[in-house]
Amino acid sequence: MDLVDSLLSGNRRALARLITQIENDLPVARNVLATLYMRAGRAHLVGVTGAPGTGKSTLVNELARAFRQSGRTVAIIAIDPTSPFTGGAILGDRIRMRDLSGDSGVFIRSMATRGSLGGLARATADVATALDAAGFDVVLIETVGAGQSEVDIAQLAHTVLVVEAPGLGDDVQAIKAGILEIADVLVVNKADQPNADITVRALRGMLALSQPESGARPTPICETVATEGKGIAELAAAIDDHRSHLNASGGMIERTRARIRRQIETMLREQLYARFISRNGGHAELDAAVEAVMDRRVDPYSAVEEMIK
Ligand SMILES: Nc1nc2c(ncn2[C@@H]2O[C@H](COP(=O)(O)OP(=O)(O)O)[C@@H](O)[C@H]2O)c(=O)[nH]1
Ligand SMILES: [Mg+2]
Repeated sequence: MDLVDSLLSGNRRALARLITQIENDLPVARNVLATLYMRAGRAHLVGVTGAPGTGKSTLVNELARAFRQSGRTVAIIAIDPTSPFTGGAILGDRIRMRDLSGDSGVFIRSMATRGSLGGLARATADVATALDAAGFDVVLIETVGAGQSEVDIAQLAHTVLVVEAPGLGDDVQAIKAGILEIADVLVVNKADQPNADITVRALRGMLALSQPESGARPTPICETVATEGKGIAELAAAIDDHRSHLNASGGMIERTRARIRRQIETMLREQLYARFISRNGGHAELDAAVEAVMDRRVDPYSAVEEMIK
């Protein structure tokens, strides 16, 4: 239990150690998390997603600075499912974030895929719980927009930022991928570049189509130049606004309930399966069922029915 105590009293090395244990899915991490969970629930979890190179890391860095200026502590989780732990992108992020690292009110951690994407989503949720319990006011979670990971983040974060940048006509593609639906705040970064206004107009048009004058809260669009710190204060305000809106509308409770339900359902499914497999002959029984269904001696419905009896 002393890992919990030192973590709660602000020991960063204890926190880093726990995160490594979570990444490696060690049973000891689960015990610690069980205790920490009771202390969590205060932090504002903010997801930042979008295509590579749109400026997410630079934005996250600037946002961290803005939140620090308003007296809040900030944790950053940088997730890159494509690059190995020592990969170039993450090394670049480290260097970029170096100017924040002398500040004890900021904690930065990179995470890479060790196993499945599903495993990464679970590990990220657990790391967010640890950072929340450790007392960070804001947890910024940067992920590369690569499909399912965006949706997983949306389900984890209270507020989701989708970052776009002008150019290459790729906006339409990103929109097609359903990315607009998960955005609570849209960011057009690199507003210093030509055609930024075209990107903003395209996004406005898409929003108008997907949110036709219903009572829904319109998704704000923030223009930023992350490299110059322009528009960051407004973006930070939009993030705070979204949280206030969630609190006032009951959306926060709704999102939290849905997330907890999903978490419990997933764990139940995983553990029931693990329990079945770890039972004497679980694997053999599974193999036998596959063969029986292959030979059409039995249908898959009856096979499963028989197995769970
Ligand atoms: N011109 C311009 N370049 C930017 C801006 N924001 C970020 N960049 C640059 O875009 C590149 C990618 O930024 P990065 O934050 O690593 O993007 P990420 O892959 O989305 O995390 C870097 O060279 C940044 O310096 C911006 O607002 N304007
Ligand atoms: Mg990045």
